[in-house]
Amino acid sequence: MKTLVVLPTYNEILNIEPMLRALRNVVPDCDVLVVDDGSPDGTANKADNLSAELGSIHVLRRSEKSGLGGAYRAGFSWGLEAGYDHFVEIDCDFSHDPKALPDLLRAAESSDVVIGSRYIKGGSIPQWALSRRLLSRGGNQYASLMLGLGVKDATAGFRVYSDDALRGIDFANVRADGYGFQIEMTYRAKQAKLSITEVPISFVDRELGESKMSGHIVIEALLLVTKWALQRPFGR
Ligand SMILES: Nc1nc2c(ncn2[C@@H]2O[C@H](COP(=O)(O)OP(=O)(O)O)[C@@H](O)[C@H]2O)c(=O)[nH]1
Ligand SMILES: [Mg+2]
Repeated sequence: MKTLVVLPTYNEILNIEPMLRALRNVVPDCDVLVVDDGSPDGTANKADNLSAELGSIHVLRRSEKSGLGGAYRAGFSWGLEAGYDHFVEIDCDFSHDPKALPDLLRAAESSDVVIGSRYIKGGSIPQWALSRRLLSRGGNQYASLMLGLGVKDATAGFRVYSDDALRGIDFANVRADGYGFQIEMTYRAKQAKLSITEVPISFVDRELGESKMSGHIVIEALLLVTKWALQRPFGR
């Protein structure tokens, strides 16, 4: 496998170095593409400086903050062009434990799409209060039911895609950002009849830096799921 870890960043100056070092230790054979949206805190420069020491780290600089979905679309295009055959999605805040990545990559040997899932046996979100858990779980059940996803954690952002999966999904035409982006990718994977495997992960809150996601992406996701469900061809 020739694997590219796509790491979207916006103001992750406190996390970028530990994250790149962790990835280098855990998956030394994987290349990394940092997709930075012009972070004013210098995240991209820090990543560039580390690339000399750590090797195989590329930095894609975009001029302004334009959402997680856009960052992944740009990263996937770059990686396909460069000839990678597997693509990892992971947040740069240690909510996704890089140590779980080998498990996901192993599953990717026999599945087009692998999702690090909080809502299958063995998965967990130890720090979340019941209210937040119910909101996330409920949103996932709604999306799964409305779109026939057959997936327990469609909003999860710790994933592996094969190159063929990305082409089958036609990712460049995915419109949504935030959680909606993950759901839309899953829905398109399902429609393209790709195999999807969920692997249990533990999702923890970030310790350093601040969340970049705002409340409106939850609403965006709910509206999009409802819209897609209404447009969905019967039985698909
Ligand atoms: N390039 C880029 N990265 C982003 C953007 N928004 C969030 N991120 C990154 O996406 C990952 C997840 O974002 P985060 O703020 O932790 O979202 P949360 O976990 O849902 O609160 C982190 O690595 C962020 O730095 C964006 O607009 N552009
Ligand atoms: Mg986060």
